[in-house]
Amino acid sequence: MVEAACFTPRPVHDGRLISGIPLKRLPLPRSLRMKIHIDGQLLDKEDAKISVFDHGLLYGDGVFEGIRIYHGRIFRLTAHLKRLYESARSICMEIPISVEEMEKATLDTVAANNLQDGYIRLVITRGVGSLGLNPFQCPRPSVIIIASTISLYPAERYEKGLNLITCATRRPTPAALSPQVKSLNYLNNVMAKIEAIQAGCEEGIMLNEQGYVAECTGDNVFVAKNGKVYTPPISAGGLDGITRQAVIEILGQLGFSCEEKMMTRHDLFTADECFLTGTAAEVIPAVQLDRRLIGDGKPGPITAQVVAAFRELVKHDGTPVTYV
Ligand code: PXG
Repeated sequence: MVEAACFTPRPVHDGRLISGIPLKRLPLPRSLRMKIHIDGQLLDKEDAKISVFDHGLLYGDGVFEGIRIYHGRIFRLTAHLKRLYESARSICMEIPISVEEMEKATLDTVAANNLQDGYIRLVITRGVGSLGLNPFQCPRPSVIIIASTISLYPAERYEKGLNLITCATRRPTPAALSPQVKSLNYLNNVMAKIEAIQAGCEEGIMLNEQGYVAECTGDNVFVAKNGKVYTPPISAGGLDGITRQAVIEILGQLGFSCEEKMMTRHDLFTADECFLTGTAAEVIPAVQLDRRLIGDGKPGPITAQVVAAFRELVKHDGTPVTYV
């Protein structure tokens, strides 16, 4: 009886114990194991491996996308694929499959994992090459598709709002690397994230070289003041976020004006409301920056309307997955 109970498939992660026995000794039935797409094959998570000579690992040479699945629909899949192929084009990397094939592979991977709500990570690495930067010695980029889940901030922060700091780490100038390339080198953002966490905050504002607000470590930023909404232009150095674009559309539908404006920290300190947008973050209020309260230090009414409208939008706006 005890043994039978041990083999009851449960969606728990490796390392947890069932009846005191490490889970890794109790393999999940094949049908319940996470399936990962690598170069046209769907592999069990344990078998999903790439070479240590892949330049994605050696140099951060590659591109990626993070995409949400809501209610069995992939949110703004076309926009994410467009950005992925543009990132690749910008770094002279030819993705070995067409956009249509990538779309199908993505849908199939989500279906194989039976995910109704979750998060997809598309990763295109430069592929296997020799030691040495030259990407032209890597004959074929690798396509990796992970369909899983993501949770960026604690659930209570969506109710109470995030505390932010301004990171000392600046967004790089586009003269060094365009912020529009979602590359596998996220060290700039990681360094900023470390600063935020070490300061006891969940997220940080990143400035550009001139000191203007660009974005957060993995999110775009909006403020509301006197009933109007503002966000930095993409030229300030942030990523042209897909959630940002969806929120600009939502604001228009809600009847709010949304203006792109160069902003300094002062504009954030003196705003009535602030919120962040991103695929992983979704829409989340921010209530403090550098220990100054934003507005009254509570999520504001415009933010609440945007959050509600975004949650409605994702119910129907998306490419439906056909589950097998
Ligand atoms: N800025 C940056 C630097 C990002 O990486 C966004 C803004 C928001 O863009 P979208 O298109 O997602 O609305 C992003 C994307 C993570 C994580 O693990 C964050 C992102 C993507 C994937 C993972 O924190 N943010």
